[in-house]
This record gives sequence, C-alpha cells and structure tokens, in this order.
Amino acid sequence: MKLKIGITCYPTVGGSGVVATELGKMLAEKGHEIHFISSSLPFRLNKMYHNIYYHQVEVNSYSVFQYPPYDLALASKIAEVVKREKLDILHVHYAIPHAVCAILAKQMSGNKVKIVTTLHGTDITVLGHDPSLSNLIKFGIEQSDVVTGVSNSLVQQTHELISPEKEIKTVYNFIDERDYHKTNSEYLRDEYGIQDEEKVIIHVSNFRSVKRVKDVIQAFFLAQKKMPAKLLLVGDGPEVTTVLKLAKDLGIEEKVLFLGKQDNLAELYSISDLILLLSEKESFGLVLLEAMACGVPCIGTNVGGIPEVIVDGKTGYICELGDVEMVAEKAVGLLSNPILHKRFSEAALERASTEFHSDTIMSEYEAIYVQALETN
Ligand code: GMT
Repeated sequence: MKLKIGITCYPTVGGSGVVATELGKMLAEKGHEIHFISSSLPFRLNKMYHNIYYHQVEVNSYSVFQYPPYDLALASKIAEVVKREKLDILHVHYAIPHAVCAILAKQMSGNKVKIVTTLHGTDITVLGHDPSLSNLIKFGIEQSDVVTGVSNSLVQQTHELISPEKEIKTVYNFIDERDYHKTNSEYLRDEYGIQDEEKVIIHVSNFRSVKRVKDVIQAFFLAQKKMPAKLLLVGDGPEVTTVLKLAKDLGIEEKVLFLGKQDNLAELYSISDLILLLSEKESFGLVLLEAMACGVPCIGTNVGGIPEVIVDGKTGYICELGDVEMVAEKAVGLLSNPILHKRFSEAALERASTEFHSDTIMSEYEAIYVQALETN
C-alpha cells in the first residue's frame, strides 16, 4: 500500500531530526509520498528527492503577540497540507509541541488523517518532570493513534513519569547503511598529525551538559597515561569552552583535537578505534549506532537506552555514570589487545547490521502506519 505521509520534526542538527529525515527519504524510495512540514528544510534534505515535498512553516510577528506563535502556525500549516494533499498519516517527532499541533491540525482539517507520534527523549526525560507540561505531553500521547519510543528504557520512563493510558511500542533508531560503513580515510590520520602508534578515541555530540563531555576528557586523560592516543571531539555546543579549558588544565590539549561540526562522519569513525558516550541522559545514542556500523566498539554509561545499543563485554562496555577510572581501564584493556578489539569491532558491525538494520526498522514503521489506519 502506497501512503501519503506528513512528517514534522525539528529540522536542525540533532538525532531526532536525522532519524525523521532518513525515515522520510527511505519511505520515499519505497514509493510512499512524503511531505515534510517544518520551520526550515531538514538539513539532510540537501538535494532533490523523488516523492519528497517540503512545506515551510512561516511565523509572522505581530505586535499583538508577545511571542511569535510558532505552534499555531505549524498546526495551521499541517491542516492546510493534510487537506490539500489528502495525507493518510502524520508522523510527528516529539509529543510537544508536534503531537499537540498535529491533533489540532487534524481537527481543523476535518480529515481522517491518522497521527503517529515518536518520542525521542528530551520531551519525556526533561519536560516530563515539569507538572505544567506533563498533562500536555499525556494529552499528545493519548490522542495520537499510535505512539512509539526509540528504546525500551524511554517507553518505561514515559509510563513512570507521565502514566499515559496508551500502549507505546519500541522502534529502535536506524542509520542509512549506504552512508555509514568503514571507508579508507587513513589520509585523515596524517592530516590530524596522528602518529602510527597512537590509538584514536572519538566523541560526537552537541556538547550539552547532559552529554558529560568533561567525563570524556577525564577518562581520556587517564587512558593516555597508559598508551599513546588522541581524542577527536566532534560537534559543537554550550560546553565546548569549558571542555577545552579542562583539556588545557590537564596538559593534554595537544592530544585533544576539537573538530567542530563535521558532515562526513563515516570517515572519522573509520579512523577511530573506540567511541565514548558518557551521558547522564540518553534515550538511544544514535552516534553509537553510526560508529558501530563503521566497526567501532563503544563505551557508554548505564543510562537510558545506551545498554540496549551496546552489549556489555561483546560490542563494548557499559560503565556507571561518572566512573571515569573504569572507562579508562576498559578503554586501555580493549585498545591494547588487538585480538579482543577485532572481536568487538566485528560484533559491533554485526549488531548494527542485524538488530538495527534499516530494512527491519522501515518494515516496523510501515506496519505501524497500517495499524494506525485501522484504528477508529
Ligand atoms: O541528544 C540530543 O541532545 C538531541 C536529541 C534530539 O532531539 O535529537 O536526541 C534524542 O533523540 C535521538 C534520536 O532518537 C537519540 O539518539 C538521543 O539519545 C536523544 N537524546 C537524549 O535522550 C538526550
């Protein structure tokens, strides 16, 4: 069955926007008609794609409004697109504001469009604690036809914090395997001045405080005392200055290469021996999956969905939040044992291409759309 699907997400850089955009692209390749409705063009929609349309939400500011009403403009735009394009499904990413906007848009359009909402984390793990918002999140979830969350942990937390009377299905994140695979990018080692004997550890994030990038620096500081290594920091965000200052104070600034935002991550993963994600909140950790698809073992914290992505002792290690000594010990143990590292690397690749394969996840979403169409 070929469907007309509207997708609303945060279009700027971030895991949820990446997953929503890649989902739209893959569904379009399967013959579905996809309509992105968002404030700007999702950053991964960087060329013409067959079957994909983009509808921009314009927010005009009038002096009568203290704040420009983005949510209302979005709801109004979604209603217009639902009506004109006769959409079957609205797949919105994040309960607030997007699910709530979709519900309003459905009422405005008078059409029978079905609403599928995917929870990505921050709306639950941060906003879910705010009593002024939790009822709105609950409303958004309960009024959706089908709701998904990106890990079992997020689904469980949603039930604990919001108690919606609604089943929430886990649908894991995925990556496009055509973009994430091991490539020959050894030239980058020369470009970054990485010596032959040095191991490469990578961290990729938006440098928000929840990512605990300072723990990454502390763990690397301990590890590099035991073995020659460089740390690649990829991304940008509020903590960058403090993190780089810490590296300087510890006297390891020469070994910490801050690369900022980068597009071609597969090339960077391909020269990396290990990825660290030591967050205090993380509903999935898409960067772990990206790295695994390039054969990179992972060390992550025992937080949120991370232990569902990393198999402890097989594709990487799980350490307690803040236990930088343990992270360093595990990293050195793995990086100084080529046989163990090869085994972990192969297992990571294997897990990425089975458990989280895009074909599997795509079929799960297609089945969910059919299920949504069957609801009253
Ligand atoms: O991690 C972030 O700060 C960005 C955030 C987002 O909205 O894109 O990521 C969330 O969604 C991703 C895609 O499902 C997940 O991989 C991230 O784990 C999740 N972030 C958090 O839960 C903090």
